[in-house]
Amino acid sequence: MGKKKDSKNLHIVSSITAGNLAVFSVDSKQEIRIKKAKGTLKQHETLVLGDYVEIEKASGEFVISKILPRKNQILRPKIANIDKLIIMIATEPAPDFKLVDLLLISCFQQGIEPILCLNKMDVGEAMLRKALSIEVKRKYQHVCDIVEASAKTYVGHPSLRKLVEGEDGKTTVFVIAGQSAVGKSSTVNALYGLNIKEGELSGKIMRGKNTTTKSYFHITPNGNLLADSPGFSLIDVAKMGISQKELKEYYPDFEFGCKFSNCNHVGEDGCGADMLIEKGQFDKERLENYREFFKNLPKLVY
Ligand SMILES: Nc1nc2c(ncn2[C@@H]2O[C@H](COP(=O)(O)OP(=O)(O)OP(=O)(O)O)[C@@H](O)[C@H]2O)c(=O)[nH]1
Ligand SMILES: [Mg+2]
Ligand SMILES: [Zn+2]
Repeated sequence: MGKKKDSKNLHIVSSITAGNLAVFSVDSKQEIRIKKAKGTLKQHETLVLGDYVEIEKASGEFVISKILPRKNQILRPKIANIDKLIIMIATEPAPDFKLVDLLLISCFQQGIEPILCLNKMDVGEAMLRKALSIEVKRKYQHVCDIVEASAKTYVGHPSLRKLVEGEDGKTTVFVIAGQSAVGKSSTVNALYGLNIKEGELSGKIMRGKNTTTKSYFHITPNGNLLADSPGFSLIDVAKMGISQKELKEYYPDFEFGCKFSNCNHVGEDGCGADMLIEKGQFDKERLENYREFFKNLPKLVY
């Protein structure tokens, strides 16, 4: 057994820019600027947003004294220790449900709670919006919470706010991810973008304007952390370190009543999946994507 974590000294890396580093104190819910002391430079280079660290005062300035192990990590952008991932899709561009499925797998694999947000609910014909809303519920209502929103009309933002601020006391780390142009940045800005006043950042912490060198969390009024992320369109399932047999473990909605409990739902005898699809009780595309991912995975991962 390791030593119990000193929760009073638990800090989360909350801002990394070219010249500055700041951490968020879970105890005092304040952001603290860290001095990049000589000799610790190497240590700082390995730090990513979300890293758990302990700090100490040296010659009147705060420095990092310890970096704690990561519970999970995403690579683009590099963020560690994520509690909840808001997967954003929109009425336009049309949702890439394969990407959603892959992000969901990644969440369940890494112990991250996914939340699905259907954005731009002000765009397009009402009939089409309704149809998409029904489709999204059919696919994912047994997988995660779903919120419908608009960063333009703020429809759904009270619910989103409640989700992001709902956890009293403990600091929860949220990241918004998804394909490009669905409104991730607009949503983060509508929710918290104007919340950050320079004075709150210990006066000195700069959040540079150049997006390539800044990486930071927005801090919600109740002390949760929320990060935006750049859009992307590709995740290679074969690089996720999952074996064929494991894949179904990351589908909490797979309840097909198959004859054999070790059924992989890829056409085995006694598999109940296709029957449920025929009855309209399971989404066909979600199972088809699963079967395609399965085919591309190794039998065993060493
Ligand atoms: N009508 C409408 N437009 C929106 C909404 N959300 C975002 N937009 C617009 O959609 C475009 C893309 O929004 P962004 O917030 O930049 O999207 P993003 O997901 O951050 O995109 P990337 O950073 O490229 O991944 C912008 O022109 C926004 O003004 C919305 O809810 N309704
Ligand atoms: Mg963006
Ligand atoms: Zn089956």
